[in-house]
Amino acid sequence: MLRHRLITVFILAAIFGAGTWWALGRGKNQTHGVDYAENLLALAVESFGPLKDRIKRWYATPLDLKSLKLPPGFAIALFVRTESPRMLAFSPGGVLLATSESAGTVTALPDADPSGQAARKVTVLKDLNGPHGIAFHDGRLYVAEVTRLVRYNWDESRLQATTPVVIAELPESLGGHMTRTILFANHKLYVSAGSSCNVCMEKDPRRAAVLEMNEDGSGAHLFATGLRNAVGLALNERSASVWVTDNGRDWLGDDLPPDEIDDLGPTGGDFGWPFCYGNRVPDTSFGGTAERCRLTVPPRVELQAHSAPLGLVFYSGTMFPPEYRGDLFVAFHGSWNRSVPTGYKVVRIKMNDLGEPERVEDFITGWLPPGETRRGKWMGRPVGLAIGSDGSLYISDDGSGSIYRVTWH
Ligand SMILES: [Ca+2]
Repeated sequence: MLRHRLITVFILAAIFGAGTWWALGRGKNQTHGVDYAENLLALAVESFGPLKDRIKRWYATPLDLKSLKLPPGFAIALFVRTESPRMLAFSPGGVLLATSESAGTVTALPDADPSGQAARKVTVLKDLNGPHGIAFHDGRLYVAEVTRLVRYNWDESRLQATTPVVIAELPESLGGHMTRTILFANHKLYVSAGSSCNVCMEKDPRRAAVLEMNEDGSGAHLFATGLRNAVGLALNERSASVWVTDNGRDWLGDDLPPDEIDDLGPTGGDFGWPFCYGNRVPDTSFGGTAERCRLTVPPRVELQAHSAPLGLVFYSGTMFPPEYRGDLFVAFHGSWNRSVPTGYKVVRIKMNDLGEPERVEDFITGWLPPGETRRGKWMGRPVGLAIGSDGSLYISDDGSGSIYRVTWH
């Protein structure tokens, strides 16, 4: 075990060195007065996130569900332990599937009783390149790998995905932010790809953007730009538009810039990055101006900087109390670029009857032990959210390798 760890550290050091060398070459081509040293460090750390997380897991706090705090009446239980689960989707027959970027797999987690715990783990797909986004649509399975979006025929009785067809090519993986997230909404297919850097001008305009395409992958075009890393996509049925989480840039201090919840609206638009952040605030370190920022779309909700909001879902179930109907849940993966850690929780954004956000409140906390000031001493990192057919809330956690089920009674 020790030998295995030492080998991993050696590999990490080699990759970090190579990444720094590569990023230095890349920096020469950049302009606009960016602080290259800062960019470089952020790039290196973010680029090698999966290995970094593996290192961190050695000294993370062991998972203890009793330490998690929820509002009165709510309970959280372990649905399954599985390697680094990311995004979640339910099959037409109600079976939960999870992607694992680092394992390269898609796993089905049937719970036939239902007992609230997965009866078994069925590997549906393996040896994929960073599978992240997942969706079912018209009975077929869609999985977004780093550079391609693949459609499969789905056999519900055997939990098998067959006959892969690549329906869209996606941007290359260089520079980190490799997750690709997908959403079917309004008879279109939306695909998000994060930036290749902390702050820079992208060579490939499909990075730091959300693409809109037809459901068969044809007719792809830029829908929303200036989204540094919109990892979560969800349809707000009241506004009939796609809402996203957007992870703000690093190295502007502990409390800047805010992470964002953005409404892409009927026509998308420019959401600011790298020239503006928050409510049309110019990022002067990258040459942003008030004139330019006036043309950008401000966020609907500003969140604590470095929360790393990933998955989001509007509560469409009926299990939770009526006041939760239509509210937005957001999973905070948690900070790395902050002197005192933040995030590592799930928040509820109270929405009014018009589908507009009113306030942000904690829903589940405790994955970061109270008062913990050391980076990496989390016991879990929430990522993906999904609502079960009975109205329970499923949460993936790629830090501890868990999927939880939240119920109310
Ligand atoms: Ca923005």
